[in-house]
Amino acid sequence: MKKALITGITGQDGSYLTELLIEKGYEVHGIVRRISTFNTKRIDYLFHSRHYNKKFFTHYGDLTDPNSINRLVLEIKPDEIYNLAAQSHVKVSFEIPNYTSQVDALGSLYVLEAVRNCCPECKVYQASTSEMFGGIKGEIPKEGYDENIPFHPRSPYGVSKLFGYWITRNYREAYDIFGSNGILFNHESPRRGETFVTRKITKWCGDYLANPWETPPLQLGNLNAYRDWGHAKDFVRAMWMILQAPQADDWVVSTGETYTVKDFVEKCFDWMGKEIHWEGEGINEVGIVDDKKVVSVNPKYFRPTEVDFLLGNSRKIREELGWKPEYSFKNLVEDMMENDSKNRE
Ligand code: NAP
Ligand code: F7E
Repeated sequence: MKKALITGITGQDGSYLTELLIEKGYEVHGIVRRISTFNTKRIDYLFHSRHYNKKFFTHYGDLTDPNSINRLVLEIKPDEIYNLAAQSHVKVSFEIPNYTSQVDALGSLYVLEAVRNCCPECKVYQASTSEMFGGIKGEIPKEGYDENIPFHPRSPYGVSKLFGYWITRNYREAYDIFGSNGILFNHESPRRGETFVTRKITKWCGDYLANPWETPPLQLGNLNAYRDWGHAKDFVRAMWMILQAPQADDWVVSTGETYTVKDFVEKCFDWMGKEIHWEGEGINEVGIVDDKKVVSVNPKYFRPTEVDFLLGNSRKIREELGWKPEYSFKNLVEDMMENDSKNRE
């Protein structure tokens, strides 16, 4: 039985990846960090399911504590490590840049060092990101970002992840470690953290459906940012495929379609059978439904430097590994809206 170790198992991707690997017959170990409240709600049901019993184990550890990573790699001796743990919020990374770099940059080094010292045959998946490209207007490649486009990160998060990307390549070249980067574009789901824009919108819609006249307007930041949004279930499948490739490499994973934040809001209103129209410009722009203001702009959600436009070109993983997404943009919105409107009607 293959053994996998997942850092960030309590996050959106960690929870879906655990399900996928257990279905594939793996024994799955996950690192959980100690905090003062429960942080295992996305994986709690696995502890109680007979199906997952004896195939699923969690251990305390922290990516800022190299001793804990070393000890766990030495004890578990995994065949594959998925390094998903991160301070993953871009806006927050401007507020806590030091901590973000410790987890997202140095944390990836600690994982690789543990592998080099304790089990050099273990394969490592590094959770790299489209945020490394920067998406600056005027620098956008016509066919989307692929593995050959130069990086230009625009946040402490993006810069820290770029370290993770390069140190993974370096350990591959220097020590022949099977370390691969998945350069994943945005992926969402009903399990997405509630402060990322898609989930913030669908959660608000759940409240609005329950009580349209009393729900205060949804406050957002940049309504015109473009993102290539996919479904997390499709993207964790890509992570597994990346570690089954004949050789370690770097892979862009994306849907190849891009939409604005406004488009996402409009699709959610479509799902609710309502039409939203927009009035005003810039910070005065508002979304109106049934003559009522439902969306407004709050500059507190702007970032000091923004990633304006992201569109991925994932031709390589599609052609070489046969990956393709099953969820469309519409299916993604439906899945999230169905979840957030449950028990609220
Ligand atoms: P997420 O929901 O924010 O989950 C992050 C995970 O990292 C959580 O389990 C979190 O634990 C854990 N973590 C944070 N700090 C830690 C520390 N110091 N030590 C140990 N664990 C720690 O993120 P996600 O959306 O699943 O993303 C997974 C990975 O892919 C991240 O590395 C992210 O940066 C990257 N990525 C995400 C996307 C996307 O669109 N989702 C795209 C590209 C790349 P708690 O539960 O205790 O907070
Ligand atoms: O923002 C704009 C915001 O925070 C998307 C992480 O998983 O994907 C994610 O990073 C866009 C940005 O995700 C609000 O300015 C408008 O342009 O949902 P987000 P992100 O920054 O793209 C990448 C690939 C990762 O790797 C990251 O880990 O939406 N936006 N209004 C807003 N964003 C938020 N959060 N909140 C708003 O109110």
